[in-house]
Amino acid sequence: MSRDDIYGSGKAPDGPFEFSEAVAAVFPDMLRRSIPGYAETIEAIGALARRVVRPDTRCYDLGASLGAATLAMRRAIDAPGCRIIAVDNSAAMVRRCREAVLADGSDLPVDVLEADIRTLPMENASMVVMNYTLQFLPPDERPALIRRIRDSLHDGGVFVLSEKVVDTDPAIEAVLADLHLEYKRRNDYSAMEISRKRAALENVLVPDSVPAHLARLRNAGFSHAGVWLRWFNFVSIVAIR
Ligand code: GEK
Repeated sequence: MSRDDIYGSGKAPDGPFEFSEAVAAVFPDMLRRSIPGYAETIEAIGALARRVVRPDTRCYDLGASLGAATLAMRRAIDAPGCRIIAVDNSAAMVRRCREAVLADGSDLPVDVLEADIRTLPMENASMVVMNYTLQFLPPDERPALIRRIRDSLHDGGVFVLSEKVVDTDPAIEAVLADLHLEYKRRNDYSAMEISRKRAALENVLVPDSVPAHLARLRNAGFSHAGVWLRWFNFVSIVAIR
């Protein structure tokens, strides 16, 4: 696994964070050292896929990056006739995701599409995953996408939404932000790397609160929605149509 030293070296351009070739090249290390609970979320997505995916349906991985959630679903699904559609709009991510899918031994069909998830047609779904991707979309475009995801699912179909969140209580938010900073320091990011990355993500990653996510899911017509995993300000929500 190549080490993420993007903000410790001269590799990152000044300016907003982008899903560039340089980021794609170190992405697994970046996620592992930055997102508490990332590996556990991927593992749980596999377990959930085994349980909920029905024969002859589709699964979508929206903002698939290198396909970690796609491969977890692919290895777990027993139901026949299924297909996974992995979508990302970063050419660098899509190229590497296709390589990862090819290198993986399992034979469930996977389409890796370079496309914008805001305009992607979706249908006949029994599971949709958005693992840390909604946070990168303009806030005013989020409700329409959540509604289209709900409409694409069968009754009983499941949507997994993982996000960085902001706490509604500023004092708790300060504690959680501090604990996350310490988590990154423990994972060997320097104070300079942490602060450069934080500046680059300003207005690029725009977090919502957990109550805002749950209200949006209910407004979109999901019958049930709840947090199934939380570590500091990183949550994974499961919603059922
Ligand atoms: C994982 N889910 O490993 N259309 C398509 N893709 C997009 C869009 C868009 N409009 N906006 C952003 N992306 C993965 C991790 S990363 C999370 C997801 C992170 C893509 C973007 O190119 C990137 O690959 C991904 O969403 C977000 O489970 O970097 O914190």
